[in-house]
Amino acid sequence: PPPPRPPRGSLIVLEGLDRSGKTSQCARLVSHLQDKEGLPVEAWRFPDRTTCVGSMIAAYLANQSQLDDRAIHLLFSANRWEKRVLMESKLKSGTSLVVDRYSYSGVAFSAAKGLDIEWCKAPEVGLIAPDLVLFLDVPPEKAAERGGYGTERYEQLEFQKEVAKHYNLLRDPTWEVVDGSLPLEAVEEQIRRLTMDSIVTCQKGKPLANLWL
Ligand code: 2DT
Repeated sequence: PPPPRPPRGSLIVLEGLDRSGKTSQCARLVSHLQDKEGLPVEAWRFPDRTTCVGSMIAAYLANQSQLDDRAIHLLFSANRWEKRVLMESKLKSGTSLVVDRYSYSGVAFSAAKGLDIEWCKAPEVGLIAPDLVLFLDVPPEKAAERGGYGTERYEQLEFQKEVAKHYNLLRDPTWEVVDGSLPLEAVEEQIRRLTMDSIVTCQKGKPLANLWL
């Protein structure tokens, strides 16, 4: 008989506006899972700027290149597609992935420019569906107060307000909304608990699914 498969890993996605605390929470969560729980976990992020497509995205975000709104949308999507095979093999071999932004950023940011939401979702169909979406909810005004934005494209209050509207349109009952205005430790605690629940559910045999759910 074939050797038993290891329990699969969980795909955990953190979403939220710029300055909502996603990136710090991802880092803290990954160290906790690795060091305290002894679980196989990797930190991922999108855009993944290390690939060829990723370097085009990086230039666009730094305002070093101009691209048609639909063209850049498809590059962000392609950047997820080029990682799909690796993502699936990691999950199937038992590694959980904590991902800083995914398809929801893809749709929310492009739709905030006025593109049709269904058009924006279409290229995401068939990517691996997250097992857990953690949405760090922080009002745009409050996020803007936190140490200010950088100089990248999209880091402006008016645009972030549009993004927030579109996140709200995408939000569904399976998302776990965490109040990102709470103290960092409280946010961290909730994220840990929800993540452990998801990891256990996946270990027990929850099947992998594809977007768009
Ligand atoms: P970071 O600051 O998190 O590196 O994000 N974005 C991201 C999109 O417009 N579409 C996408 O598909 C993704 C993943 C959000 C860089 C910026 O890129 C935006 C902020």
